[in-house]
Amino acid sequence: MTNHWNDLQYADALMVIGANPAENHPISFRWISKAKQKGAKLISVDPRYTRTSQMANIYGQLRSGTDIAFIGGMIHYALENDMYHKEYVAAYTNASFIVDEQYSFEDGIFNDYDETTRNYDKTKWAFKKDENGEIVKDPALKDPRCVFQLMKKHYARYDVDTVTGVTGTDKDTYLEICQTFTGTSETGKAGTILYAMGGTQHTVGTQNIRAYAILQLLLGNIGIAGGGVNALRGESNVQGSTDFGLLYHNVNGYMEVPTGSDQDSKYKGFLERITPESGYFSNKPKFYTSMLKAYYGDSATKQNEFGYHLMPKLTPGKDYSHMRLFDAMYRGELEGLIMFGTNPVVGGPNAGKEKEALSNLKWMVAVDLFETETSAFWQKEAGADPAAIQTEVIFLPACGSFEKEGSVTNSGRWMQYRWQAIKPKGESRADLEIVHMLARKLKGLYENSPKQQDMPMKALTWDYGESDHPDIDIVCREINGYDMKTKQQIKGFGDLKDDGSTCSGNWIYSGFYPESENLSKRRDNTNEGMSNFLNWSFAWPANRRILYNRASADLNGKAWSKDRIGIQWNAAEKKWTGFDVPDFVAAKGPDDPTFNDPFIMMAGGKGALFSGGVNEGPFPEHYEPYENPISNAFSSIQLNPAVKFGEKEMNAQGDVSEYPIVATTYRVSEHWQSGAMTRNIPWLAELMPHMYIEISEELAQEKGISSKDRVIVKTARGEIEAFAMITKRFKPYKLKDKTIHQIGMPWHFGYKGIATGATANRLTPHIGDANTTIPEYKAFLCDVRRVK
Ligand SMILES: Nc1nc2c(c(=O)[nH]1)N[C@H]1C(S)=C(S)[C@@H](COP(=O)(O)OP(=O)(O)OC[C@H]3O[C@@H](n4cnc5c(=O)[nH]c(N)nc54)[C@H](O)[C@@H]3O)O[C@H]1N2
Ligand SMILES: Nc1nc2c(c(=O)[nH]1)N[C@H]1C(S)=C(S)[C@@H](COP(=O)(O)OP(=O)(O)OC[C@H]3O[C@@H](n4cnc5c(=O)[nH]c(N)nc54)[C@H](O)[C@@H]3O)O[C@H]1N2
Ligand SMILES: [Mo]
Repeated sequence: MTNHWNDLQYADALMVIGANPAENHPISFRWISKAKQKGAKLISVDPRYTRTSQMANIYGQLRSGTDIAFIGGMIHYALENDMYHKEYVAAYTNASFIVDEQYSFEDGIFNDYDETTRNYDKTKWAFKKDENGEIVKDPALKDPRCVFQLMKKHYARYDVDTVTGVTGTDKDTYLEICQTFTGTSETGKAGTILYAMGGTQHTVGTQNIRAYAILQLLLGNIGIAGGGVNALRGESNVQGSTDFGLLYHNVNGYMEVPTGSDQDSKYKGFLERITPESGYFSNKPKFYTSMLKAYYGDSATKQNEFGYHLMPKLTPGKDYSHMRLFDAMYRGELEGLIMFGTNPVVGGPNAGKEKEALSNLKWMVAVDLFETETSAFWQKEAGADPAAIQTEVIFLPACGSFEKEGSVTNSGRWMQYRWQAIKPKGESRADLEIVHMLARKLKGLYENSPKQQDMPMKALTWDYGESDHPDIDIVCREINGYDMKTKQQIKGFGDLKDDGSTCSGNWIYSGFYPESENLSKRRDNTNEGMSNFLNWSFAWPANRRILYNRASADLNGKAWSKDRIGIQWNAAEKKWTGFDVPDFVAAKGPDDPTFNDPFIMMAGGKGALFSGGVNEGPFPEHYEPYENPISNAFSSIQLNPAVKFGEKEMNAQGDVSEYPIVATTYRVSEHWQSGAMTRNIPWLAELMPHMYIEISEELAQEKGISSKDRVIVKTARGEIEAFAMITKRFKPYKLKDKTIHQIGMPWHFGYKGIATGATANRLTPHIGDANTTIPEYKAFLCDVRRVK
């Protein structure tokens, strides 16, 4: 989230697109309802009429996989009808930047595309520079080569008729949504966008979110209370785990993982590659070196490049995402797998094939609360022949969240400490204990090894105590960072050095544990203003509650609205004051040339309407999902040209002639994820006991299906049997001259636990987004028939 949960109450309009918070983030509804009570308009955009839609003032239906068309049309509407925040756009975004001559766009393809590798040369999406290396600008936004004009041209094709012909949204409703939401462009008004997996789980997932961000920048909605682009995150600590390098291409604090390329062969070359010339990330060497000091301690010296060579390196261009790991497993390239709390035989894309892949492992360790479909994949009840499977499976019982202590970071970036409530049951252990014991054991085994390849394990500092239970306080202090000599805790990432004199496990968290107090344990609920609760927990970075909050004030540093004060320039005191921690050097006054640069992480300090950082192009463009019912109305390019294909056998593709119905998957309130926990709890199992599909009245009639009939859903990957639930929540789409049906289903079921049912992921494709490789769980093709 750019903002945070409590802040939702300050919105004048809330557009929930690709999320269903009433069911999946129910506590958020306290704040959404508060906003509504104050007169805010709630908009729900979803293929299915959800409980969020039921609470909404306006519900817009869209076919799964068409968010870019939907938002592209809103961008077009805002520009055509002068419903954008002119001052904000001109001053705080890169609208005025002149784009280099090389940039072009024609029939769905941007410049410098390589068809064989399915890659663009992103360096060719650059801004024009003058002889001093400064970006050339046109503050009047008139130059045909400025970002604003290029964007206008790009989205001119997204007129209402073309858009609604693709999304299937009712035209009047669409216009009502456009009008209501772009109304927040008025100075002093705020609109927020809430999204989750309905936006991301697509081959164009990243560009869906980019589209939301562009719209919000145009409306002047970023950086202000009640505004922002707000990702409603999933598992309780998914924010924390991505902050700590969970994703394969990131280390802690969203920095790059080194590769085996020539450029990266030396720490210096690597740092040169990853450090931008301007913006806050020009400090990256300080953050990186401090992280290496946290990893390797005294073994990290200037002479040995701070232990850089001890880090594992990626093969350049290789994707190590969930799907690509399962591809490798399927080909027999992986020997072993350790899984902490994951159940891919239910939750993974094309789960039938992923299950097959597991049997190619020599060994597998599952650390979980329950024996799941995954750790039991080799059993007879899983449909397997145990004698034929050679994988040795080891199960380690983990204890649940209430049985251990540590912090979790919520969607609003608040790091909140949790204390242990009860002692662990049986032999179960906290994940951290399991990792700690494993690390200590491995270090012991390598202790006397002279081999070079064992150095990373030997050099690793692991001084979290001698017992099986690590000292979490030491871990916390190291994450914050300290001076290596004096062992004094550092006050924030501004104090980190690139000479090896400081350590910090994760720069974005430094400052949460200065001196003696762990700020994630703070529980002072005094509201100093705008419900930012600055003394409750710690929000990264630097306890900042709303990112880019410089943009909450106008070009003179005065709040755009007295009802929405974030921070303001106080001329008398010569500093920024208000209800938040400035996302800006607090002493920078109007004389400073960067006074009006709110986006400190971005080149030039401006919000990116045009971005060279995304794999499929500087502006989001609509492409159809991998499996789609119509040809692309916007170009002759059907699938996102930057999407990569994995192992072919893992991913059969269905055609509309055989599979004419669009399908999607989603969650229900009563179950959690792959269901391991909730299908083992009697009362939840009873509330939602069976696997079912939702199907419209029209399609049910066409197929001769009645409520509670058993039906078979079939895709190119497999088929499942479920109950039919006939509902008004889905309606057929009228796409120009075609009628298209869509069905939907929960993905929580498997054969283990009390409530059992068919696994939706037997149906889903094994393909994903061109930037993140998140699977396309939300849009694919199927056929449905009644069980005879
Ligand atoms: N009760 C409960 N709560 C949960 C979870 C749970 O399992 N159970 N899981 C947690 C986790 S890990 C996560 S990530 C979050 C996920 O939270 P959400 O993203 O809200 O979860 P979903 O229900 O998968 O998807 C949201 C909506 O996206 C819609 N949708 C489908 N296709 C499209 C599309 O193309 N465009 C748009 N705009 N919408 C589309 C679906 O109809 C659905 O209503 O929930 C968290 N909260
Ligand atoms: N079709 C379809 N598939 C999807 C999605 C979708 O929308 N549609 N959503 C995707 C999303 S957003 C997500 S996040 C993934 C989730 O996919 P997974 O992470 O594979 O599924 P979970 O059920 O969350 O798995 C959590 C496991 O952790 C165990 N567990 C709980 N607490 C602890 C603990 O403290 N320690 C340990 N070691 N184990 C614990 C639980 O018992 C459970 O077995 O699924 C994805 N799959
Ligand atoms: Mo998730």
